[in-house]
Amino acid sequence: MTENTANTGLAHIGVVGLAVMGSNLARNFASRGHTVALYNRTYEKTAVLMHEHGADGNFIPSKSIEEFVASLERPRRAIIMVQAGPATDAVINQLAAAMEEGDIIIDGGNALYTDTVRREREISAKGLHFVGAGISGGEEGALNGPAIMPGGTKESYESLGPLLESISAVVDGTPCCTHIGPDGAGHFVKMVHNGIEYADMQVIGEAYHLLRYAAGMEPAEIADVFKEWNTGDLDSYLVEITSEVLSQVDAETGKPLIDVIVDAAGQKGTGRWTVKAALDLGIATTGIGEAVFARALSGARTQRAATIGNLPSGEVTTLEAQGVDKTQFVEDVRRALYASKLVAYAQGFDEIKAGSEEHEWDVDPRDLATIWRGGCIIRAKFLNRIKDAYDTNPEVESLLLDPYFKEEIEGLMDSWRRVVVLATQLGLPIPVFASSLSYYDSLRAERLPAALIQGQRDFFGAHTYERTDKPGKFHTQWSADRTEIEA
Ligand code: NBP
Repeated sequence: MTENTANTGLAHIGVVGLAVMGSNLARNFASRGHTVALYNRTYEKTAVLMHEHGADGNFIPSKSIEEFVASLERPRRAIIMVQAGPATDAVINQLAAAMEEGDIIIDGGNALYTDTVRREREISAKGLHFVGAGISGGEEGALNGPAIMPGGTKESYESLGPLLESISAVVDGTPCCTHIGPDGAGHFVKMVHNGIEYADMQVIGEAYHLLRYAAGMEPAEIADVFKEWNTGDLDSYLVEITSEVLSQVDAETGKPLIDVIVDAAGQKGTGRWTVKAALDLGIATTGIGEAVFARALSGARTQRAATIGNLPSGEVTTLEAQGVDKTQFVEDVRRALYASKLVAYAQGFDEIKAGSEEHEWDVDPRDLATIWRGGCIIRAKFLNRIKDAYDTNPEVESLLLDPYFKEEIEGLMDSWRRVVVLATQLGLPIPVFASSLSYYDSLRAERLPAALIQGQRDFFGAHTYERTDKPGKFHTQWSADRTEIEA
């Protein structure tokens, strides 16, 4: 129990919305010795939770929001875990009407950060605190220790932080929860976390696809490869569960489960939000973007039904025809996966930096690298390296410039290029492997074709251009005598 949760008979924290996430979070709080107030719009979920787990801790169930608010110690702390969007607004308004100055409303759902900015403005005008907290880790994390990314005021974190830190995952003695920054900062970084998750899952998918359809390996064999990879640089939750999924056999058909799952990926929207925000900020999150598009394309089932087997491939080859050694190829794929993953994370952190600057949130990237090491879906050993990189140089222009990552990439480079070329020759899609390599080559290029684009823009729209040899803006009079004037 935390210092600020004395035994008053009142609840230390309350949870509104007792579907899977809310009930697991409530049980997590109770398991750490906190008294937890409970409320759900319809009483049934509250009754089920009390029936199944009421004896596991101290719960105070309520049938009305007023009763719920009255059961909380002050400053009242209520976490909303209901459907994002209008349902969240409805609950916020009910809570705000019943609460008093200094109380804290926390939205633990997957809210769009711009909604959180708006809600914080509206709620703080009433003298209450509003905390948009990103919570990652799914059902299991909510119950046993998620990664938590709370925004809002520093003052609200003083009261709320110890409670949240008591239920979060812990890595090397450090809770996977810290104050991220004002208003929408917490939900913004949670959104980018999910965007990175999309890219990470896609690069793992591309690696699997190559081992399966270029190297001709069976799912069980590939499961072993991922298991082995999980002992090295790629050690992560996503690689671990990939091995589990690939080794699963379908009870009904006896086939590998992967072969009976329809290859159309779903999405709930946070990846798309990450890309939209990146577009607005002007940040090239190509890995996340390609991952979102890859899911969209996989789900375009009518279009695919018309195109599968119906579009020319040109001459495609095989590993054998290219004389490629299979063992070397598997290692090349591992390295291409690692390099593409590095690029995706570097891009995600670029977006967080840009978002933080735009909104004056002062987000510390080291905090994210620290709290994402446990509880959340992208938890990975590799995040320690990202933290080290920002410790060495908090202002580093790109994570790829960090000496450790630079050296790593140097060792991955040849394999990465080989895999992209081979996959192209084999006619296998690798959108994130390939776009990440192009992004990398763009970053290191001395000259980009943007000079030509500026010339074209000036030609058709008199948009002007800058010169390499002197300051100022210039325009060539294309439709007249083509002399240049200073704009
Ligand atoms: P759902 O997103 O399925 O929402 C169901 C809950 O919302 C129920 O308690 C329901 O009450 C309540 N609710 C609705 Br719907 N409309 C309401 C309204 N107008 N007023 C009051 N309550 C209303 O639950 P979940 O899957 O547990 O997720 C909760 C939040 O956590 C979501 O924002 C989600 O995006 C986020 N999240 C989920 C995961 C995950 O892995 N599932 C992970 C991270 C974050 P009722 O019982 O009366 O219908």
